[in-house]
Amino acid sequence: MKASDLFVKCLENEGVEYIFGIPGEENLDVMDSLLDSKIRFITTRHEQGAAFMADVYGRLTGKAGVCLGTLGPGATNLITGVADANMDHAPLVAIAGQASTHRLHKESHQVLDLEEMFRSVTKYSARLLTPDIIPEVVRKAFKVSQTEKSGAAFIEFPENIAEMDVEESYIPAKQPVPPEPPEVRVELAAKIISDAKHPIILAGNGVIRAKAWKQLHEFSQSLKIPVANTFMAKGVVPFAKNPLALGSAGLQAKDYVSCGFDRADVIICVGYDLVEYHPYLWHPTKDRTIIHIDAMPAEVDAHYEVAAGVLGDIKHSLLRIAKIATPHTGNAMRGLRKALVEDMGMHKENLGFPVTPQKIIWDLRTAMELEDIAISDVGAHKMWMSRMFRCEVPNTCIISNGFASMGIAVPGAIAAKLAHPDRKVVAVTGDAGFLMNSQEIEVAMRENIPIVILIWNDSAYGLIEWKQMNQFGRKSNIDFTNPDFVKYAEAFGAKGYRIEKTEDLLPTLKKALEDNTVSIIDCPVDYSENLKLTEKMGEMVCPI
Ligand SMILES: Cc1ncc(C[n+]2csc(CCOP(=O)(O)OP(=O)(O)O)c2C)c(N)n1
Ligand SMILES: [Mg+2]
Repeated sequence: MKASDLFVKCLENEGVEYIFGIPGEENLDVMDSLLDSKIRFITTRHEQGAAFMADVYGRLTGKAGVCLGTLGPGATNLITGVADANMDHAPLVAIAGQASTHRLHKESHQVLDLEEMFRSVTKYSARLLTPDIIPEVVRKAFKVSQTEKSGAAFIEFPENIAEMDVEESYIPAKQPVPPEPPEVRVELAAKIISDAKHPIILAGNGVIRAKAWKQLHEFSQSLKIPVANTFMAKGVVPFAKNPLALGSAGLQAKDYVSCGFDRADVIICVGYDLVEYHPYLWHPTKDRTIIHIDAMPAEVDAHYEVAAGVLGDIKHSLLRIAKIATPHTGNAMRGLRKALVEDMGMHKENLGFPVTPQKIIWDLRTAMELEDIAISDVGAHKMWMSRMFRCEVPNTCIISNGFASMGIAVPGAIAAKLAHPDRKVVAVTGDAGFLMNSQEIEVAMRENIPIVILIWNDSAYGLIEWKQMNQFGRKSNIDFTNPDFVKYAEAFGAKGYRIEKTEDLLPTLKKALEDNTVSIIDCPVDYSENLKLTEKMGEMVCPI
């Protein structure tokens, strides 16, 4: 069989449904082999878009999303999305074509050492130097990328290898099962929790990757321990149904939830990735007792000294600790939740224009069903979404907070709709992040993938302005102008809406969600709220 045919068969063997990418001259054989496969190729308009699609697909499904580019510039264009998946711990396999092995040793047209280049943004990077190793390399790429902590893998496929003959063979696509936590560690953690005065849980995205949200909710409920989540773990406990939910922790400044960490004597970190939120921000004093419940040993950090590590299947660890630990009263941190809930609702009737961030989020939450998916881009809007967007179901508020790259929302929304065709999907984005990958709207239109894109329009790099004003009291080079987003939408054959008064936002969102095409809403935002939030938090007296 031809090597490229075997390669595609090996991808099928891994259950690959989609490949996102752009064909090139050095992957002609793979592209041709794909014609005889049931794998659907989604031709994108930029390799970065393809990589972000694979990233979000991987994050939502737990199965590696696959993206493909050609050698040289195609591969370098993939890098940002691959790095994003790797640092956000989303399973992804990236594939790039390469020149023939006869010219890799010298200065040669479009040739870069891709295996080397991708090594620093992946868990595994390999070059196919002979066709016989295709089954092993493909299996290893998927196994490594899908195993904790999941992340990216890369395969470089030289064109002369792709056209060689090879014997057909496969390796079964089995994933390792996480081990049971050792009983002594479970008992130690349970004792510390039982003896604690004011325990608090910090839940991270690892809980979602382990699909342990039900066990976390029960753990918090049965032991009556309040739970804060990182941005990427939004929805890990149902906010409305769990009165112990304190909302998201991760604002670089003080927030209500910080008072909970200040008050706590024992901090129970579950599936927590340090990449999201530096321990020094929630544990500056270095004197609290930390319990680490995860599949992997704790990262070393001066502010993260673990008193009891419980390693193994998170679901089992939570169930077993909950069974033997003594419950608390659950009252100590109620005030934090109350303060946050008040903030969430404070602007629900604010008809000031431009629209405040709080009001945009209120209307968005009202328009969307709880199972629908919002994907945030990166900027000031992400801070507001993380803090204020109420999330009841895991994996319904996708936020990149490891690599935190702008430009993820539009391609990410396309992938989310492919992963969950039965749900509505909204890309929530800044005006800058939107234009970084808006070319992918053409893909959504061509492939009939309906999504809503909600642009927070401030004609600026709002988050950077926020930080500059905080630090220096003046802004530096953050303003820009925007195209007419309604006309821009229409140029793609999509629908465009401009919010001209705040009353129009909710009905426009509802209409756009029913449009069954790509709909773009240009919503002017009042970012004077940013500094007001900083001031309010700076002056905050802890409500507990
Ligand atoms: C690819 C990339 N470039 C730069 C940054 C740094 N950065 C973070 S937020 C931001 C501004 C985002 O502006 P916009 O998309 O308009 O969102 P806003 O902050 O205005 O809500 C910048 C430049 C980044 N995170 N990713
Ligand atoms: Mg902006």
